[in-house]
Amino acid sequence: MMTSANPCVGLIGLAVMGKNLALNIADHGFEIAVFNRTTAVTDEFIAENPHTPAKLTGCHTLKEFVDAIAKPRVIIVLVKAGPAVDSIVEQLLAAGLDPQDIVVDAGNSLWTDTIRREKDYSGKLKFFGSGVSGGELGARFGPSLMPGGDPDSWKHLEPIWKAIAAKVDARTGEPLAGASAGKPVTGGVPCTAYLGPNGAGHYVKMVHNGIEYVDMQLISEAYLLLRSLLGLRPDEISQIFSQWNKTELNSYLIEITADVLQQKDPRNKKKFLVDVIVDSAGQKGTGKWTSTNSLDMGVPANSIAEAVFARCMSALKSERVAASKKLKGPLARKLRAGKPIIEAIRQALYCSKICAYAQGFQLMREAQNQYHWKLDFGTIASIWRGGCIIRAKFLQKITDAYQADPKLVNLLLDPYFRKQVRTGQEDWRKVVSLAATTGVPAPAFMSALAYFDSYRSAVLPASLIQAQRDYFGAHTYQRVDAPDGQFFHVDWPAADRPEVKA
Ligand code: 2AM
Repeated sequence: MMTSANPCVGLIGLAVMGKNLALNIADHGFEIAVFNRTTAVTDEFIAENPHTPAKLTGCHTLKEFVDAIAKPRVIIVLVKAGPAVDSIVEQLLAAGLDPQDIVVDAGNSLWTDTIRREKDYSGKLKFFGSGVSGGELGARFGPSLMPGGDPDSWKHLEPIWKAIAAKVDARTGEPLAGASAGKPVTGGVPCTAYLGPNGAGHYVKMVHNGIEYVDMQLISEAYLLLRSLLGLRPDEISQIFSQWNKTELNSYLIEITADVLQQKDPRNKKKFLVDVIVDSAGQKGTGKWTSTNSLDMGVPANSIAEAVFARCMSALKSERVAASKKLKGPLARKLRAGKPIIEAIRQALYCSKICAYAQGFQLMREAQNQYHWKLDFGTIASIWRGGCIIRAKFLQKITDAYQADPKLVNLLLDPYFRKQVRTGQEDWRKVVSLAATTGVPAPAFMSALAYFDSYRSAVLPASLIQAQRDYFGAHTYQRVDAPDGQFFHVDWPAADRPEVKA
C-alpha cells in the first residue's frame, strides 16, 4: 500500500486497456495519477470510479500529471502504438521528467521501436517496454505482462506488475479464478517476469500474438471440418469443444469457442450467431510483424504466416463469392460423425498446435541471438499460463520441457511432445488427407504437417534447387563429399560440363 502523499505511478491513455489497467493498479493499493489527451475522457473516468481502493487522481495537463507523481516516477503509457508514443514522451520531457523517471510503454509497440526509443531517450529518462495481453478483462483483473528493458527500472516496476498480473496455482500452474470471475486475484504465482533488455518484452508479446493467430485459425479449421465434413450444427460442435476443453487442449480459446458456438442470433433465435457474422477476419498487424520477422531472420514459421494469410483470404469476401460460382471442387461428401473421426480432428488440432508453438519458440531463439538477449523459454511459457489469450494447460508442458533441457533445439524434440505427435500423427495425416480429398480448406493443419515432415527430413529436395540456381545464375553449390565451405560450379550449357571449384 502507498504511504507517500503522492501517487508513485501515473498512466497515460484512457482507452479500454488504459482504464482497466488503471483500475487494476488502484485495486492493488497503488495510488495512481491518470491523463488522457481528450480531457473529458479523464473527467468521465474519475467520475465513474469514485470509490477505488487507492486514490485515482485525474490530471488535465501533462505538467500537472508529472508534478503529481512521486519520484522516481513510474509512468505507464498506453496510447496508440507508433508516433503517438514518441509524441507523448517528448511532451513528458517538456513537462519536466527527470533522468531517473521510468516511462513504460505498455502498448503493442514494434520491438525495434522500443530498442530505438531506449537509445534515443537514454540520459533523459529510462524507457521501458512491456507487452500486455488479456484484452479488457485481463487488463482489469489480471493480464499476462511481458516486461523488457533496463533491469534497474524493472526493480521499480516489479511490485506493481507482480501485484496486477494474472496468478496461477503454484502447484498445478492453472490460472486462479480472477479474470473469469471478475475480481482481482491475490496469492499464486504472478504471470510476469523480467524477460531481458530493451525490446525483449515487446518481441515476446509479438510472438505471443503470432501464435494466437495460429491457435485461432486451427480452432476455426477444426470447426469447419466438423461442420462441413460431418454436417454437425454449431451447438453440437460447441459440446465437442467443451469435451476437448477437458483434454490436453484445455485453453481459454477452446473455452470461449464452445461458448461462441452455442450463442443464438439476438435478432433471430432460430439461427446461430456464428452464421450471421460476416466471414471476413480483421487484423491489427502483430501477426504480420511476426511473419515478416520470420522471413527477415530466415526462420521457418510457416504456420504463423499461413494463419495471417488465411485472414487475408477471408477478407477477399466478394472475390471468393464470385469464384465459388466458377471454381468447382469435389462433390460435397458427408461422413458419419462417429467418435473416431472427431478424435482424429482433435489429434490433428493438437499436433498442429504443437508445431505452431515450436515455430514461435524457434523465432524467439533466433531473435535472442540477433539481439543478444538471454530469453528463458520456460519462464516465457510460464507467464503465458494465465491472463493472456493463449493461456492453456499445455503451456505447463512447454515450461517443463525447457526446464528439463534449457538448450532444447526444438519443442518437437522434447520427449513429451515427441510422444504426443507420435500418438496423434496417423489421425493428423488422415484429417489432412480428408480435407484435401473433400476440398475443405485447412491451410494451418496442412502447413503444420508440412513443417513437421520437413523438419524431420534429413534430406530435402533443396539439392535440386541449388543445381537449378547454379544452372541459371552460377550461384554454386556445396558437395556432400567435400568439406563445408567449399563451393563448386558446373559449366552447365557446355557439352562436357566439367565441375570446377568456385
Ligand atoms: P484520445 O482519447 O485523446 O484519443 C488509444 O487511442 C488512446 O491513445 C486514447 O486514450 C487516445 O487519446 C490516445 N492517443 C492516441 N494518439 C495520441 C497522441 N498522439 N497523443 C496522446 N494520446 C494519444
